[in-house]
Amino acid sequence: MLYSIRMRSAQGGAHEHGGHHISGAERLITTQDLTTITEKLIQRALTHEKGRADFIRLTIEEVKPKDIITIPMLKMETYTAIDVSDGHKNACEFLANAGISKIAIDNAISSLLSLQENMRGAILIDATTGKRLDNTGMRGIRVSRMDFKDTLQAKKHFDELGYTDNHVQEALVLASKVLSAPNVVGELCWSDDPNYIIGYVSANNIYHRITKMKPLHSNQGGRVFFVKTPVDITVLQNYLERQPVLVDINL
Ligand code: WAQ
Ligand code: MG
Ligand code: MG
Ligand code: MG
Repeated sequence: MLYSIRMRSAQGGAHEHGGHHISGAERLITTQDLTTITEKLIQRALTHEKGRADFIRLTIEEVKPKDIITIPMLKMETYTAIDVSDGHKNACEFLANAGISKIAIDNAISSLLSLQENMRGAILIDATTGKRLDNTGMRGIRVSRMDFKDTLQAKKHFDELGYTDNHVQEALVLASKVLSAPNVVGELCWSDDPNYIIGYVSANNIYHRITKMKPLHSNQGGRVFFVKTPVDITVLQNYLERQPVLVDINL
């Protein structure tokens, strides 16, 4: 049996009461792992580089095996950027190569650069018109219920490659699920964690890791998902938030 475990944490009270988002996490794990992972996620919220959370919400729910789908992991390619502007320039090219319009790309970048507060979820943008499609405001759409199919195998795989940091592994799982959604054709992301300047674009089945997407010590970060219309936003949102997905690194 698997459990969906989700954590979100904030400082200054709960998100819905004006608290600042500190960090979140979502996993799909076995009963045996439940207590150790829960402890890790609480530690993450209490010792995060953005500050100590004073609100932590944990949700643990059983997931029915018959509801779970398995998908392949995106292939990773790294672009070593000279500086942030070179990183952004290449991010734009990777997105344009997936048929995303210039206005959509420009709107995505400027939306992330104009955020005054950290969102805990992502913005959906129409890949053609560049208009925002979701109505979740400063909350955003939080992708959940996903994990590696075999956590130990994935950890070993990434350790061998030297990618020991949580950020890259969690981002690959998320990006693989997001791009697997029928109407999603691309994603743009960089972290809100002040010391983490690596970001990515996923498009055309590739996770383009880009080594400089923001200045060091900046706490501005976020995610944009590019969506081909026409789309039923309720169906898409339901897939992103609720469909249990396991990512198989061997596929
Ligand atoms: N669903 C939707 N949006 C999310 C989610 C989620 N599950 N998790 C995070 N976000 C959004 C939210 O707006 C956060 O503020 C923002 O993304 C950044 O989240 O080395 O770690 O978890 O290859 O800080 C990318 C590069 C790391 C990794 C990204 O983002 C690599 C990262 P963070
Ligand atoms: Mg994260
Ligand atoms: Mg897709
Ligand atoms: Mg973060």
